[in-house]
Amino acid sequence: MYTRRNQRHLTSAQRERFVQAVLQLKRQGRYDKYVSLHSRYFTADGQSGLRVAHMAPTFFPWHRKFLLVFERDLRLIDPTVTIPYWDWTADRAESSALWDDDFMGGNGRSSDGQVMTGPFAYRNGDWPINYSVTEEKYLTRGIGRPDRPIELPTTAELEGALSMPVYDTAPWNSAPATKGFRNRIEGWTASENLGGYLHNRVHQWVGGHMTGASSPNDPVFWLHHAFIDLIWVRWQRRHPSSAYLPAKPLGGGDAQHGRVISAGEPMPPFGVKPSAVFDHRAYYTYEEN
Ligand SMILES: [Cu+2]
Repeated sequence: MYTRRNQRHLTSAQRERFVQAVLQLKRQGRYDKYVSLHSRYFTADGQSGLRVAHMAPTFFPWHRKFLLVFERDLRLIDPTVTIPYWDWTADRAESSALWDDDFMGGNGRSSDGQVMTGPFAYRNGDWPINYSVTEEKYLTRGIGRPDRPIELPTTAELEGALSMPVYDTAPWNSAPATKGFRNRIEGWTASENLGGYLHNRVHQWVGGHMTGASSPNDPVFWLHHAFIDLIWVRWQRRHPSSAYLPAKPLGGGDAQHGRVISAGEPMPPFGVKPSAVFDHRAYYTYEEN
């Protein structure tokens, strides 16, 4: 049992230890498997087959397990390290200490998006991009999406999602017809102006590698998804009589049969059922502030 903390409250020593553990995993050649794994399970609505990581009810439990496996690797390197979370309703600007040179490093430069400062800048030698959907060998960002500026989701927008009592609904995908908390938070197709589009808007706001299937190339991915995980915790706390849906496997006549996972079916590649990770307190707690 360990504690995940808000990144804004980490000491400089804690920031350093997180960065060093991530760099060590990269040096050992064990970081990029997380990038490729996330890409491999990035099946979209329009594709055939099972969706687990995205555009499906398992968005929350799949990423919870994904973070747990990554965090276990970090903690084998340094047992004091946990994944910090980035509350983007509070730390909303490029001037946030999140982006300082001793932590995530700064924005990409305007010419090619290349991150030039911090531990994950290509020119500092520790962070080559080895597996990506794009060609660049260097980490890229475009904070605020300069060509079509956007803002991070607000407290009010998050509150709107947390107040939704139903976890997910048919057709269990990213279409606007899918009502419920999961699709509202995951946020693919909802209009940017309607208060939806939360998790995905954060990927868009950071820009560069964070916008695609190989988004774990940017270590801020883990901090963003730790907050997404905490949001799930908050929703569970607020709606104790609401449960993960679908509860049972979808019937053979359902158009989504074989495409989404119910509470008791195993999630590839982990072989873990969503129900096995419903209660995060079996593994860690959040220090909320
Ligand atoms: Cu994400």
